[in-house]
Amino acid sequence: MTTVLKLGGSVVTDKDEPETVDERNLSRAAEAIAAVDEDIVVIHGGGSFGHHHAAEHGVSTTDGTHDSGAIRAIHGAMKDLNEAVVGALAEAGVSAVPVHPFSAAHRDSKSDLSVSTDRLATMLGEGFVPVLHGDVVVHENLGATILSGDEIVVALADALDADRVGVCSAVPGVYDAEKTVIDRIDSFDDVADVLGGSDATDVTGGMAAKVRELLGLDAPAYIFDIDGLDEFIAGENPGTRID
Ligand code: IP8
Repeated sequence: MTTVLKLGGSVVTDKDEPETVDERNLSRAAEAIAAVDEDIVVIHGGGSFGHHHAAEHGVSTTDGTHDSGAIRAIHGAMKDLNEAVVGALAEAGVSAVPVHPFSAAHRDSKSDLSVSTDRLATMLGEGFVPVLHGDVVVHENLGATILSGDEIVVALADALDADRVGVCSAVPGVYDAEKTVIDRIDSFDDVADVLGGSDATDVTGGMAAKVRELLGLDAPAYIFDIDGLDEFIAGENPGTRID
């Protein structure tokens, strides 16, 4: 059984304070993950670490840079956050090891993403918990662009044949028009009205883009907040299930 779990940047950092870890949420998440006794890959977002450096240098998932200083700044901030996440997991007794996508992933000229998943499978086989993060990655013809944690989730869920996918975010699930969490989504059409339409442009990685991508996975995916994490880890169905 393999689980892919994303800890959103808004969960593990204080989004209003530059480069500040949300220690309370992070240790809660680490304690929850420590209860997992099967294969799990953890991915975390950028929160108040990566995003402001990316914005400052005008780099996004589609706008690239050839400025190596910009790459070092964005990647350096994400490495700092990764060290904090890996450290908290280690303290909770998890065999966590860092994996930096800048050195393990790239996009080709068609913007298709490649991630070295063999190395992750080997890590899992050896009992480690790889901890990846949103990052900057080299991108053929564009220099380097941002790779979001959500994109990593999608790439790894299929490549590692995950059984369950969890996205721990700032909200308890996908809301309907009355702000009630929707239990289950199995088609985008069912939620297009509340999420803004199936062809809405969503460059910021909002909920519509998340749901669309998670619907495309073989494994069931759950969107929940930190209060739902223990339930997810216990194999229950917190938040919104996306099939
Ligand atoms: O928070 C973005 O990852 P995300 C990472 O998962 C950077 O979108 C470097 C901004």
